[in-house]
Amino acid sequence: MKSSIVVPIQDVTTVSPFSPDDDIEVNFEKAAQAGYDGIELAITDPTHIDKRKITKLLERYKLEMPAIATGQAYKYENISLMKAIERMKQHIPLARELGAVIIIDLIRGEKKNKYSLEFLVDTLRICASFDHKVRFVLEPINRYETELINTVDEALNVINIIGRENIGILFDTFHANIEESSIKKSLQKVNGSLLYVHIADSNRWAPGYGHIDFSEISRVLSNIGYQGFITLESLPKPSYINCLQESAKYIKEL
Ligand code: LER
Ligand code: MN
Repeated sequence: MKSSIVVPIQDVTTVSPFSPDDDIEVNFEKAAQAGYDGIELAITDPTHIDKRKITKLLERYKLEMPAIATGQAYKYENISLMKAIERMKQHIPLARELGAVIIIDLIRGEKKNKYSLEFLVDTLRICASFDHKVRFVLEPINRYETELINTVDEALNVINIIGRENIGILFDTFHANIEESSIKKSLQKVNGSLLYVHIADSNRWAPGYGHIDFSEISRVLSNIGYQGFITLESLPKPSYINCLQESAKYIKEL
């Protein structure tokens, strides 16, 4: 069996004895001297590598390159978002045909870094520009699930920066109960940008089994003229039947 070892060439990884700060040739030489048959090159950005140099060095040290590790791009550049854009684009035909909104929930990622806001704005802008008839909704999600966009204010900031009509907000009562100082006021703030609503009680049980005041929510929704759907997104608690059947009635009554 042939052996190989990870060599990062642009950004640090904890899973290799090599540092990208050292000369690439020195690292290749060390790997060869240690007896490895190959190296798995961890490349963050393939557009910034000297392919000819790599090929030559591999030849010189009689090393193969059985794999390219790409995870550095996620770690250092949040590049997975680009994959998500492609996926979002693939959602568009069905969404357009049925008039469904496309939800930007955890697909946006959960870790925050200095680029996150910029990336979110840029990628959402791209998503929304594919088809102006298809609407995207950004959902504030509580801090225990993501660091990115927990509150209505944060979501409004993003959609205001983008400034397109086909991006709005999904208001989820469960998350709002955790993150907002007042559910009523936050809903009023969203106002015309509200395109979709998720409903669950404070414990994420079916509505009516926690302490969220849904009649107040209902009043605000009607005051701001919300005409869209209210979608149950709750744990199947206290029971499957409560969740499925009672909630249908509950939402209609609201
Ligand atoms: C998605 O709509 C949502 O609310 C998240 O909590 C899912 O984990
Ligand atoms: Mn939700």
